[in-house]
This record gives sequence, structure tokens and C-alpha cells, in this order.
Amino acid sequence: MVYPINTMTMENSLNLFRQMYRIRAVEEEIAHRYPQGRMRCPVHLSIGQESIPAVFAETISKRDFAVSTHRGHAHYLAKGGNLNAMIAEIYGKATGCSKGKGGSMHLIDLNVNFMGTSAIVGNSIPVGVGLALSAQLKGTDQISCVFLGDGAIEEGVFYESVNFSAVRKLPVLFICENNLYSVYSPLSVRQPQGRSIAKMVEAMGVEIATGSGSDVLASQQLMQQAVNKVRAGSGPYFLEFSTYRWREHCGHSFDNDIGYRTQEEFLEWQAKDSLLQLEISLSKETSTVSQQLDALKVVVNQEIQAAFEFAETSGFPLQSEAYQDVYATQGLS
Ligand SMILES: Cc1ncc(C[n+]2csc(CCOP(=O)(O)OP(=O)(O)O)c2C)c(N)n1
Ligand SMILES: [Mg+2]
Repeated sequence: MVYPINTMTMENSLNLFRQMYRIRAVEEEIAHRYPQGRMRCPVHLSIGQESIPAVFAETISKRDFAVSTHRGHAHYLAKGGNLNAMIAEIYGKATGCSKGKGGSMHLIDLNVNFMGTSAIVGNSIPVGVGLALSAQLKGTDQISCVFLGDGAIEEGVFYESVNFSAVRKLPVLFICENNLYSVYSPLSVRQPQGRSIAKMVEAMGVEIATGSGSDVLASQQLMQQAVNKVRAGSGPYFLEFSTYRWREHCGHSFDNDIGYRTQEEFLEWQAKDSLLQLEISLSKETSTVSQQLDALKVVVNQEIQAAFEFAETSGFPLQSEAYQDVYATQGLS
């Protein structure tokens, strides 16, 4: 796909490129350094899925709430979470966003209302709904965004949460990243043939839209439309994006050789990479744009190296702080 870039969309396209490039470069660096054995927690990378957090970053406001899953690095960064604190958390250091006690799957940055991620599939969904209820009760214009995978719709709490949001017309935006798999199980062995996740949610009284994560500009329009509606008070909204994780479910390697999916399928999705497509489209513009992209990459890569340096040189948490409440240390009682 070649994106038609004109001057109206140039700034936006560069912003989206920067968001996607930054998220991927952070995750690639984690993958690169992971075998060194100094990041001692499991990591679930979202390389290949960057377009959705990128459009989220360009659409959402700092005052809005967000919660996410075990695969939450990209969402934390997209919400404006502190990069140094995230990398330090993955290294288990006291300077981490959860004081080094949570690791990759427990990221919090209350400065930007990124309210947490969880290792338990489906666990953060009712928390996000509760945050939407609090905004409604307080009469603020905040919305609550709940990231979830296709596997999480198989948890009972998902249905309770969607139902409650619909009944109470809560300002909650569900963002489902459908990457076709729950660990090694494809949707075909988990759901009846032909069932659409979004259609099922629509039947519960919630407005829906579906999009392709391979088309970053179209995804941005869907995200903007959904955010506008939820903020205007029309109740919950469910967005489902098709996407694909390139690496293994958990860890830094590729796993197309172990039998649950094929190299052909992986290559098909890789060929639709929205980051590469946008880079090609932007590079076709003027040489000034190409230079801008190169300069942007240099700045982002420096930022990432500095974050790893920060994490590597930080200290481990003290034993005396083992039971200190992480939310309280970030100012929430
Ligand atoms: C309640 C619960 N059941 C099972 C697991 C094991 N588990 C961890 S991640 C995962 C897959 C979740 O799939 P999905 O929601 O599609 O997210 P993805 O990993 O594809 O991003 C499972 C089953 C868990 N952590 N929690
Ligand atoms: Mg999945």
C-alpha cells in the first residue's frame, strides 16, 4: 500500500511514523539484549502490532485513562509513559515504574493516567470499566481505554464488563488487538467458524467498528471517530483491529518453526507492515522528508540507548520496601 501523502497529512504522517518507529525500536532493543540475562522477567513483545498504539498515541489525551495486558509495553509508551522507568522496570530496578517489583507485565504511570497492566488475561478489563464509572460519577470528560487481545474475549469477566458498560452507558473504549492467536491456539479452535468478535459485542448493545492494523491512516480515523463518540457521551465503543505479532508469544525469538503457525502466514503479514509502508510512502516525497526520517531515527535511538543505560546503572529495590504499595508511591491512595 502506498499512502497518498500531501502537505495536509505530512505532519500527521511523520508523527505516526515516529510513534510506530519508537515503539518498534524499543521492543527490538529489548529483544536484542534479552539473551544477556539481565531482564529476568518474561517479555511479550508487540513487534508487528505498532500501528494501533501509534494511532492511539496521536488521538488520546493525557487526562484519559488506559489499562492494558501482558503485552503492554506499546500501550504504556503510547499513553506517554516514561521510557526510562519502563526499561528499568523490566530490569527489576528500584527506578522502575513499579519500583522494580512488577516487571514487564505490571506497568503503571499515574502521571499520564496509565493505570496498569496485568499478567492475568482479562484482569484489567473490569478495572478499566471501573475507571469509566468513576469518570461518569465525577462528571469529568475523561474516557477509559481498555486494551485487550482476542484471547481475553474468552474470559467471563469480559461479558460482565461489556454488559455493565452498556447498561450504564459508560465512557469506555475497548480496543481489541486481534492477532489471531491466544498463545499457540488460533481463533479457529477457540471460536465457532465465522464468528466475528465485534458483531458479538454489537449484539450486546455496544457500537463497534473493525479495521485493519495494516492501514495506519484508516486506523487513525476509526480511533478518532470512536474517541469522539465516547467523549460525547454516547456510551461504550468497541474497536477491533486485525494485526499480527511477529515474534514468539513470550520471549525475544521467532517461533514459526514450532508448528502452530506457518512461515508463509508470517511473511504475508510482514509484507503488509504499516511501518515500512509509511516509511516508503514518506520517502517518496522529497529528499527533505527522507532526511527528516533519518534525523528522527537518530534521536529516537539515542533516547532508547539512554533508557537502557539508565536501567543498567540503577540499583535493585531494597528488601525493606518489598511490601510498599506501588500505587501509593506514585501518589494514589
Ligand atoms: C486467566 C488466564 N488464563 C490463561 C493465562 C495464560 N495466558 C497468558 S497470555 C495468554 C494469551 C492471551 O491471548 P490474547 O488475549 O489474544 O493476547 P495476545 O497474547 O495474543 O496479545 C494466555 C492464555 C493467563 N495469563 N491468565
Ligand atoms: Mg491474541
